[in-house]
Amino acid sequence: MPFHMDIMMQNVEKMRNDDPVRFNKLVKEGMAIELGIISPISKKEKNAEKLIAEFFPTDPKYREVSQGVLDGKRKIVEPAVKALIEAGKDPVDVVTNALMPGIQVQCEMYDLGLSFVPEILMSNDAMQAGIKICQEKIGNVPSKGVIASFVAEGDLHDIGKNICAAILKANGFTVIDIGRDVPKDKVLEVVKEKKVQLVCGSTLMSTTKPGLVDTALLLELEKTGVPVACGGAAVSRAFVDTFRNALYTKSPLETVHAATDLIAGTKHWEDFRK
Ligand code: B12
Repeated sequence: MPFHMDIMMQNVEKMRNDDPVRFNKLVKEGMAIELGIISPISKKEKNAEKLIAEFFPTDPKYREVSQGVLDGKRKIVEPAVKALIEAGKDPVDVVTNALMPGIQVQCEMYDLGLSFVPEILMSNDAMQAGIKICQEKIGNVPSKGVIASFVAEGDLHDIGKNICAAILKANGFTVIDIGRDVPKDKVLEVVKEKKVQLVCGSTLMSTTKPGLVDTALLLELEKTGVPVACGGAAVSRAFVDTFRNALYTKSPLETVHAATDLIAGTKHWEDFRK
């Protein structure tokens, strides 16, 4: 087995050198992350300063929020987000371009061994406090449809799912959060009880990907008519195209567009395969 892995890694290295366009395409679609082969060279070159330069916004007021999230400082984030909202900034823009960069840098640093679990949790807490203020601003708008959101069984990574749910809510959908580490039967139960129109499922680990397959197939077998929009770092279009009743949406905003079409009935999950 290690022998085969060596050959695979050699081929991947060859592809990176000979065909960088194809290699970058695989990285973008999550394939390289899935295989655990994101460039070790680029990892070595990264540090907090470079990550901040890569992810942080240039606007100083937005930057203050990102830095507050990175530092895990709810007391900085809350007033800074309030000030942006009071200045008339779009709450979705604040989530995407002020709050998210902070958690992105923290997560990259964790991955490099430059930060640890407590820092992740504090940054998440600070980000959630900011998201809450943005959601309060949006208030109660007529619902565009009911979406249930979950993380696959065995997986505890829910930061991305929560961001995705916040952006769907901000765009007028009612989102039922089923939580993380969710078995397929629980998803089915919620779909039936709450008249759910679309399920959003995510996973960040290769080992828990089957949970998405099983859930999509169970919802089809039970004739719910509800597909699963799948996302998260371990999920790629190539993977989702291998099973029925599911579609791949790369980003929360792509999910908003897909949800609008699916719930309006102008598109079916199969249309996302073309
Ligand atoms: C934070 C983190 C943790 C935190 C999770 C805290 C939490 N409440 O979520 C903690 C420390 C608890 C943790 C634990 C573990 N982790 Co971890 N973790 C990460 C880390 C650093 C960041 C993930 C993250 O939150 N990113 C930030 C968010 C915003 O990004 P995101 O989730 O990708 O979401 C974006 C998109 O993917 C998308 N998206 C996300 N969800 C959805 C859903 C839909 C529907 C859509 C459309 C889009 C979408 O939109 C988001 C915004 O752009 C990653 C490495 C990395 N850099 O990605 C490892 C990583 C995911 N962890 C990993 C592992 C192995 C583990 C552990 C097993 C470690 C261990 N040995 O204990 C445990 C797992 C425990 C379990 N059973 O789940 C591996 C998974 C490897 C793999 N491919 O299988 C990774 C990739 C690290 C690595 N390089 O090895 N982890």
